[in-house]
Amino acid sequence: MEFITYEQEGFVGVLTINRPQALNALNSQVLDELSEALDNIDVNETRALILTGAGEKSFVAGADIGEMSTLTKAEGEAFGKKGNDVFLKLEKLPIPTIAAVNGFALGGGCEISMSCDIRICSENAIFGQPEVGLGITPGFGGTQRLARLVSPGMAKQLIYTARNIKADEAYRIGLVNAVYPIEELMDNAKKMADTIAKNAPIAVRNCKKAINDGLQVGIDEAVVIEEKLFGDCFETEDQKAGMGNFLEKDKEKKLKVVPFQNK
Ligand code: CO8
Repeated sequence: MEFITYEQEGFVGVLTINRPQALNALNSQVLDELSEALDNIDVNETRALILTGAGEKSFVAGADIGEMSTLTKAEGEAFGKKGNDVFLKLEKLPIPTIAAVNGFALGGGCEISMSCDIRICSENAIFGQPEVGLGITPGFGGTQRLARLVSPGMAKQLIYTARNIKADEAYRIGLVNAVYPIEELMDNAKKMADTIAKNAPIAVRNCKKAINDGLQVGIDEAVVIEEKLFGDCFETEDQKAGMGNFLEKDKEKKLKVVPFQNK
């Protein structure tokens, strides 16, 4: 692949968008490669994924404006669908995903970070949905995910004004969970990913599915989703070992790490 690199470190995968000459902007090729890279992740061997951008200036500076500039209405819609399909694939990846936002996260860059489960960023990160200044709407899920993540009022303000915000404001409105000096960002992303990877993989996946699926429906349906995924954890080796350790007063009270069990 030309624009995507993937490294596996134990149970943690690190996927890097690597197109620094365009501040890691998303053109069709980057989206295609990203889709393929997501398909290639061995979710039986990988318990958490970190998504980042190459370099220290930009996470992703948006969709490629040059490529979009000549699109017709139909082509624009198709490009939006292309991005949405890839971002949905990322959002629905069964394992937890952490966006390590290392600089500009504008337009499609903010949108791809919002398709991850968790966002942390560097102090130089800048978030924004500048699309209305370019004569378009956010088209890779920004109108939907920003409103769900922060609040409809805050999302509308950011999208209507096209104002970029710095890391501290992104933290204040809950768009990111933590802010680090750039040189500490990846270490902290890896630390979080390792902490996740130490926990029972089936339980962690089921938590992700319960939260994601439950948010799409009313509370009555949502608790049923939770009940099923909760029940699904029983009789797994992790459940037996995790509870057994507690009952046996195992000093470490740590889960015995077992390979992911296919159901
Ligand atoms: N697309 C294409 N090229 C880009 C992009 C981009 N989004 N961002 C930066 N680049 C390129 C620049 O053209 C430049 O290339 P070159 O060196 O060949 O001239 C190179 O990256 C470096 O950029 P700058 O020289 O501009 O660097 P600065 O440090 O001066 O500025 C900024 C950095 C502020 C990030 C600036 O580059 C910028 O404003 N970029 C555009 C940000 C933006 O508006 N992003 C949103 C795009 S729209 C979008 O993402 C919509 C998503 C949904 C699409 C749905 C389609 C239907």
